[in-house]
Amino acid sequence: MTPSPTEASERAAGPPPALGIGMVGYAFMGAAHSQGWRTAGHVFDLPLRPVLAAVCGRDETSVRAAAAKHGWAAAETDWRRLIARDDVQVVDICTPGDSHAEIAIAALEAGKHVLCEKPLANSVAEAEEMVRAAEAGRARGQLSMVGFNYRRVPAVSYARKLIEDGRIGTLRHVRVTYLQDWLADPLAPLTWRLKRERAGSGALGDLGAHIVDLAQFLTGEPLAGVSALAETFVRERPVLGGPSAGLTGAAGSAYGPVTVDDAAVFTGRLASGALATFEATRMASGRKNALTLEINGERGSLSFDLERLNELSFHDHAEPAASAGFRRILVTEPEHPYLEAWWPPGHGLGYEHTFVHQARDLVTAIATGTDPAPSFADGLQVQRVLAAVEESAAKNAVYTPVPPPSETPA
Ligand code: SOE
Repeated sequence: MTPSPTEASERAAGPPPALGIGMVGYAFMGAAHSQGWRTAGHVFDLPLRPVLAAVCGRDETSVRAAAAKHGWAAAETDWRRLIARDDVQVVDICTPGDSHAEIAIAALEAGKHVLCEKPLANSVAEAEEMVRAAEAGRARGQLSMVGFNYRRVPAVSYARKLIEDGRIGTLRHVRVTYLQDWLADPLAPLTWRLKRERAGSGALGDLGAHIVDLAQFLTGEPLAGVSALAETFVRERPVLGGPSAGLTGAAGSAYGPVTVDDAAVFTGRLASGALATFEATRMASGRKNALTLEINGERGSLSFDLERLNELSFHDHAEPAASAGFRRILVTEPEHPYLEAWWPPGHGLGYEHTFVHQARDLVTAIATGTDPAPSFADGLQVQRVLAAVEESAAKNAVYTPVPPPSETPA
């Protein structure tokens, strides 16, 4: 049967050009990113086709198994070989924070685009180096992005639009918490996330980075200063692979020091003068992944809970008091961010879809030569807030200014 003009043009067009992805790291974030790269081209009409070219990890047996499980065509055990591959145009960094700067800078210098998991780095100094490398790469047409994936929950993106459209008016308060409980058990082992030299900080960098980024993304304003308290409640934990320690810490058990915070609570002032409160902890027993936010403005309020991520609550202060109240917006309409590509209204999305949206947005940015967000400079701004939080906490909550966003750091 003769194909229609449309079918003929589509066949003539063929699949979009390939965009080779190389990923370093294959644990939780590696699995989440792999799913995003695999799925994005099957849901969105992308101008480039992500190809899972190679995944890298130190242990050859494990990384080969990860490649087979997550759909990567090849496995590497040295990230330097991965970033040198001709079939890799994008390097996706899903490793602990102590390797972000080295890998990202080398990948940019090797001519690659870079996606780097959050937090961008383990220090402001490293983040500044990464911004300089990103600026230099940009001049060569290379793009870079940091993986604050919660911006890409449709309800969060839609909240940003409502705020930009003035629907809640002048901002007064931002209230963000990120509560988990996987460290509530004092016998939870001493993993890399509990060691400063690997993770940079504890709940602050792991969870606090997300809520600082969200506060700045949603309001469009940087934090100008913070007052903070932080605590390490469990100062020693069983060493992974050490002699098994019974509940009594029986003789012969090996314990090691926890060198990061278990929890950080802090207040902040945004550039406009609006006030903000933040809580980040991995000790809130019963809270599994409870990222909640509420933004109060002169004309109304918005609130969101990651554990109900298809919903956004909106209060319009202009409503007559008798009938006023927060109303639930089910963020599943085709008019909502990203939703036109998914299911009919009411068929919700999940955590994993934020990584599909992240892949879609980076591929689109690369194809159109536009700067993806959040940028490494956005990641540096978060790093500066985290450093001010740690400085304030060390001085028992003395108000500590945050340097304003600057151009490429000197
Ligand atoms: C911490 O447990 C963690 O895995 C974070 O590192 C991620 O960024 C967050 O999305 C889920 O929780």
